[in-house]
Amino acid sequence: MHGMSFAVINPATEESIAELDAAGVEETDAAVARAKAAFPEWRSVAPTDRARLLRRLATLVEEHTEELARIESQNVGKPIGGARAEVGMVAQVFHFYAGAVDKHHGETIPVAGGVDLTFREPLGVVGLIVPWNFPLNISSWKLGPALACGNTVVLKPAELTPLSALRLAELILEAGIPEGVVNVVVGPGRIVGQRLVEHPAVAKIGFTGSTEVGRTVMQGAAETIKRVTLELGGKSANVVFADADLEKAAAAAPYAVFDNAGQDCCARSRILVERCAYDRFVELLVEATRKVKVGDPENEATEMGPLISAQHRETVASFVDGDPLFRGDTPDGRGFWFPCTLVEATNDDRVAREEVFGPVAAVIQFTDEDEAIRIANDTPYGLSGSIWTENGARALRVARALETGVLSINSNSSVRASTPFGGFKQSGFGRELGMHAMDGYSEVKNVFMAT
Ligand code: TXE
Repeated sequence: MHGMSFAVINPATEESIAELDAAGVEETDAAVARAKAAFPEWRSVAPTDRARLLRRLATLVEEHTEELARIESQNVGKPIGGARAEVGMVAQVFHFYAGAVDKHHGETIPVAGGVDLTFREPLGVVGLIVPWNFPLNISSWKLGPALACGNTVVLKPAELTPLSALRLAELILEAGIPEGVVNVVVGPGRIVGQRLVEHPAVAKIGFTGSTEVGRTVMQGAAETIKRVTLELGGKSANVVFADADLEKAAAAAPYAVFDNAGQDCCARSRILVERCAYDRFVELLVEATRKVKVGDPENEATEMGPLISAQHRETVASFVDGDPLFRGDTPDGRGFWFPCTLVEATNDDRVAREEVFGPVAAVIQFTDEDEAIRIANDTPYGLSGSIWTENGARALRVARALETGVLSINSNSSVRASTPFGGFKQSGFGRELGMHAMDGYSEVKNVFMAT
């Protein structure tokens, strides 16, 4: 693989925007060696200094919002407005973990015959494997806690979307974080990613991607008993009860699945609607979906861009046959466009069972609360979801019953810098964001001293 170059494509124009050399095993090993060499110094940086470096990085990200947003928009096809908001979150994440550095600490435990202390120790070198849908965001979710805990890092962005991680690596150095602490390796998952998974000097893999590759990562990690955090696929439910504010629920529902052109692990791609409100809700939903502005990501008004690649578009298309409830428009000309699509389905249909990862929503009816819960949970996944109802007790009752890691009530919102994010069931395990992520990038050490 070493020396082979590849083109990075803008999915809205199908044009090449960069040529990069793909790394292979040798470059991956060299990056791990650099991270290993940098570890003793980085773990010993005083907590307040480590916090200051992370805060400086957060500020640099803020100052480079426009540049980073343009890179992300061109490489992923994201509408520029949304890309800016994502960069805003990246800065918030680094601010949050700057503050977390000295707030994640051990305890003293009462024992007989001495003093018992726990310490939070960094793991060492961690391998961070990131997908193409939110390249910069997901990188920051892993880098923040990894660095705050004192680990050094090899970061592998997805082959299709390496540009923002490369620019971030420059800002990391500019912030004053020592060389070798963060190393970015661009190359194929089955070579660079797999090498990180197998490498004996890598202590942990933080992975986001498909459930299928997540399974391979988990298997590979078993050999060296590596720690793993897996953020995998989703098939989340947007549960709309008849007692909801239907206008509000219908206005929000398209953005819960068509944001990022549906290429979102949190996409609420199964819209479950109570039968007695079904016709009215579907009417409102179709109207709201019709209003989603699909087109040039550089246009400030655009809400949905193209899919990531031609190959991915083929996969998405394979989920739609027959007459959908609604099919939107797409721009003419080049770009991997796919229309916003609403399909009537039962929960047994393929479109309701598999992660489409495109702008296709399955609309499914239910008769009562018990059936809503049963259908919502009838999936191997368990990442996110929404519940729409004006009945507070019902909202919490259903929230407790759903097998999913992240839920919102009367909202689409899934992620914030300070709150835990992660899956149940085959959506993975371990938590990102918030203080919970710090547990995934540290070990607890117990020390007893006889007195
Ligand atoms: O993901 P992959 P892909 C789902 C979604 C999408 C499908 C395929 O349904 O259509 O997966 O996307 C690296 N060892 N999701 O192919 O392959 C790879 O280089 C180690 C859902 O992009 O899982 C990339 O950096 N690493 C998901 C990362 O893993 C390997 C987000 C993810 O790639 C590897 C993305 C290997 N053997 C895709 N093979 C979500 N739900 O957020 C690949 N990689």
